[in-house]
Parts: sequence; C-alpha cells; structure tokens
Amino acid sequence: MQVDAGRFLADLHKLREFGAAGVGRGVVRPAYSEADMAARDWLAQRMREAGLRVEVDPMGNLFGLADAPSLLMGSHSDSQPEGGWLDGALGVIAALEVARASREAGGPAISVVSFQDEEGRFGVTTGSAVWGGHLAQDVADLLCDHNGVTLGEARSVVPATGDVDPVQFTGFIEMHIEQGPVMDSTGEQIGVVSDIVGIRDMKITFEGQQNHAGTTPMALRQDAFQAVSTFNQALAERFANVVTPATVWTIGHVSLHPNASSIVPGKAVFSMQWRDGDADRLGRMEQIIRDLAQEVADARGMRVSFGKMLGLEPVAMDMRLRKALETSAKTVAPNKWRVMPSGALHDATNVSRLMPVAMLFVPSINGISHAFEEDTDEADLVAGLKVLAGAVAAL
Ligand code: HGY
Ligand code: MN
Ligand code: MN
Ligand code: MN
Repeated sequence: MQVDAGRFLADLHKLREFGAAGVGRGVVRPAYSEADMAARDWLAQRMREAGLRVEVDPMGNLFGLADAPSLLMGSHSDSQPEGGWLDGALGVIAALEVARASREAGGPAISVVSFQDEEGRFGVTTGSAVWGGHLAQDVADLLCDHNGVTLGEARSVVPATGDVDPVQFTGFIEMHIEQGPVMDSTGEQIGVVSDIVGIRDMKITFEGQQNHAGTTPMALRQDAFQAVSTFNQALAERFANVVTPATVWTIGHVSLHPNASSIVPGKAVFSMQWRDGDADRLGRMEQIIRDLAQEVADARGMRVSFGKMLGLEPVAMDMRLRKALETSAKTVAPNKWRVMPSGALHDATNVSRLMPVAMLFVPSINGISHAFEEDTDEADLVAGLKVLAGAVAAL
C-alpha cells in the first residue's frame, strides 16, 4: 500500500481552516460549534470520495464505513476552546489517508471515525464514552458546559443517520500527537503507546456571603475565592505522600459570582481534575479532595458541594496491535522510536471496552498542546503516517 503524503498534508491543512484562530496554526472548534459541524460536513464528503459509507450516530460521532469486517481508525476533530491544529485532527486525517490508500491497493478494509466532544465540553471524551457504553445517552444529555448549555441541547444540530454497530470492527488504532516534551527532547519520531492514564473530573462549589468589598472587614468575610485559593494551596501539601512525579492535578476553570471588582464573591464554582496511571491512587486523591474542601468550608462557615464525578480508568493497549506498530516503527524510524505511556486521554480508552485498541504518537514541538502554538515537524507527521500504514498492511 502506498500512502500519499502530499494528499494527507493537504487534507490536514484544509481541516485546520475550519475554526482557524489565534497565533500559529491554532483552531477554535469546540464540539457542536458551527466550525465543528462545518468541518464534519467536509470530512463526511472526503469519506464518501474515498469510497466509504457515511453514518452519523445520535451523539454526532462521524463514521466512514468500509465493508465489514473492517479495522477502525481515527480520533476526534473537535478542539479545546483554544486548541492546536493536530490534536485529534491528525488521527482522523491519517486514518482517512490509510483507508484511501488501502482501498486503492486492494488492501484490508479500513473504516474511519471522528468522535464527537473528545475534548470534553460536556465532560470527559463524551462522544466515544456514549458509543463505548461507558456513559448512558440520557445521563450524558444532562451534562452542562460552563455556560449552562446541556449536551442534549447542543446535539440537536447533529444530522444523525443511525447507530453504528461496533461488532463490525476487528480493532481500533488511533494516531495522535504526544502533547508532551519526551520525544521532542530525545529527537525520536515515533511513540508506541503502552497504556493510557485514568482521570477523575468534577465541579466543586464554595458558597459564602456576597458582600461589599470596602466595608466588610477581612476577618468577617465569607469569600468564595479565598476558599478556592486556600484549598488549592493546601492540596499540594495533602497530596505529598500520595502522589508520584507522574501524577497531575489541575484547576482549569473557575467561575466567580458575581465576578466584580468591588464585591466579595459569594460563590465560586471550579473544575477539579486529576490523573494517574493507578486507579487506587485516584481514589485516595478523591478522598483527600473531598475532606480538604469540607475543612476549608467549615473553617470559614461556608458551604461546599460536589458535582457529579466523571472518570475513566487507566487502560493497557492490546499487545497484538501494539506489536504491529512496533514492528512497523522499527522499519520506518530505526532507533528513533520508543514505547511510552499516555498522560493525555484519548477516545481509545472508551473504545477499549468494545475491541482491541492501540495508539501511536508523533512528537510535539516544545511539548506544547492545548494551545495555539501546538505543532509537529512535517517529517514526523509523515513518519507516523507510514508507521500506521505499515502496521495495517501487516495486520
Ligand atoms: O484532556 C485530554 O487529555 C484530552 O486531550 N482530551
Ligand atoms: Mn486529542
Ligand atoms: Mn486534547
Ligand atoms: Mn456603593
């Protein structure tokens, strides 16, 4: 099978035009936005031109289907509120090119997918979580974004054609950028993923008393922002004996009410997310988070409440698919590949409930992702495409 690097790169750049924004090659293409839906229309057209049958499921997951049984490949084409051009898009376009090339060469049947809301506007990888049976549609529909829009409302724009039965697929391979600094610092070109971390994510709310910022003495305030700040500071100390250097946690979104310079904020809602490869550790961290938040609230005479906790367990990649990627990497990038875990989440986690899965990484320049500056050398993008094609041909 002969992949066409020029056609692959041209499609990748074309996809970036939907929601192109910011510096460098940034995109703003959150799930179900106009840019996202227009990108999916274009992708569906490219799938048809590649001889694939297009189906869109009720969540908006977009499939380009080959005759069954087939190997499924792809990723997601939605972006973070400020995202890069490769996160997700690379895996979708690489899959499209391999499916096309395989068809032209009379090779194995390859289907392509772009999952919806991988970036978690409404939770954690919600499109593949629903398709994979991890999250029920009626539960998912009640999830809210940071503006109070529900997933059920947002997905009313989906031109659904029907459900896609996973039994037709023999396995799933997802290509992605590393999104971290490891390969950029070693000069390697290919990462074959061993496993994907687990995650927990929930909203926490502190409620105190909204008041005048000039007249309320410091000692008498029930300031919701001060509570968040104290909580954040103390958390690192409480975690010290539990976490490893690979454990991460993030408060990435804070909403203060009423968010005005001269008002002591009465309410703060913030996102608390933590990730680790060990499910037990994630559980111990949850207990610390809940206990500490309660302590902070009690000390100030405030209230704390916890939203629905979302999560995914750590998963290992399928050995047979992984070995096929390793063998192909040895040929395409001798001595410039490694086996590595993924600290980012991927749709592959949800798909692993349904079939064997494997993943392939290419480097991220300066290790930057979830930012407009995200990029990868063209030579590395093409090396990844070739490793993917080689593995598929061998399978
Ligand atoms: O947040 C993540 O790890 C992924 O990019 N959704
Ligand atoms: Mn991604
Ligand atoms: Mn991402
Ligand atoms: Mn006044």
